Amino acid sequence: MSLWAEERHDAGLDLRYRVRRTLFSEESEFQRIDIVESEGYGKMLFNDGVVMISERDEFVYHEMIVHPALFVHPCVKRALVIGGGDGGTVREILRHPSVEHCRLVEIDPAVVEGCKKHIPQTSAALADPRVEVSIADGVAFVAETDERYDLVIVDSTDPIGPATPLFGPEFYGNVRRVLAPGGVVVSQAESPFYEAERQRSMVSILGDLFERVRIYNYSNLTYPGGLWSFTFASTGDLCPTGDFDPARVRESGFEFEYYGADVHLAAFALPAFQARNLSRRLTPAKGRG
Ligand code: AG3
Repeated sequence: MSLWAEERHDAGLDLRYRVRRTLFSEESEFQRIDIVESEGYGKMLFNDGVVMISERDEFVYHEMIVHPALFVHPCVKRALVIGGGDGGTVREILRHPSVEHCRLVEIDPAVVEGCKKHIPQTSAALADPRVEVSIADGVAFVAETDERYDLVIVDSTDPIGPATPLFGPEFYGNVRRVLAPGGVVVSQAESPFYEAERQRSMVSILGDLFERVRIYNYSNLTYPGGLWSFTFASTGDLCPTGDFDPARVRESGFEFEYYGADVHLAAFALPAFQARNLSRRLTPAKGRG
C-alpha cells in the first residue's frame, strides 16, 4: 500500500507526494495540520491540504522572503513576522547581526508545536533569545500594538480561512501604522499564473498606502506552478533595486542556497505577462534599478 499527501489546486491540478510516514496530524481551531515524512522532499508541512514547506526547498522561500528587504533597508533592528509559525522566516532574519528583536505572531499554536517537535530545520530558530513568539491573530495584533518595526513580513498561507484578512486593505493600513519611518513590508503574494487577479489586488491595496510598491519572483519546487511572488512596499523612498548595493551582500559573508546579489536584481525583473497584469500600479525603479 502506498500513502500519498496531496495538494488539490482549484485550477484542476493535483500535486501528490508519496508519504513514508505521518508524523503529526491535528485538527486545530483554525485548520487541519499535517506533518509527513515524504519520499523525495523530506519532511513536509500541510495546512488544510496546502503545502507550506518541504525540507527540500524551503530555503528558496525563506531566503527570498527575507534577504531582499534586509539587504536594502539600511539597518533592520526590529522585525515582525505575521504567520510563519514553522520558524523558517525567523531563522533567515536572525542571520542579520543588526536585528535585535524579532516577534513572530502566529494564530495557530498547533503549527508552532508540530514544527518544534518535527521540523527543527526551520523551528530551531524560535528558541533564539532575540525571538518572542506570540500566539495571536496577526490582524488584531497590528491593529492594537504600540510597538514599531523596521520590517514586517507577512508569511501567510493562501488567502483562505484565517489568512483571508491578511490580503485586505484594513490589515495593510495597520501594517503601515506599525512601521517605523522608512520601514518595509514584504508579503507572500501567490502565483503570477494562478493568482493574477490577487496580485493585482495586492499591488493596488499597497499602492494606496505605501510610497513604493514592487513585486518580485522566485522559483520553487513544491508550490503549484513553481513561479511565485512576494510584494515589497516601503513607507519611505527605499527602492529595492535602485537602492540595492550588491557589495553589501558580498561583505556579509553569508552563504546562500538561492539568494545572492545577482538573484536579488533578477528577481525584480518581471516576465512580460506579469508586468502587463500589474503595470498600472507598480512604482518605477529608481535610477537604472
Ligand atoms: N507560506 C506560503 C504558502 C503558500 C503556499 N501555497 C500553496 N502551496 N498553494 C509558507 C510558510 C512558510 N514559512
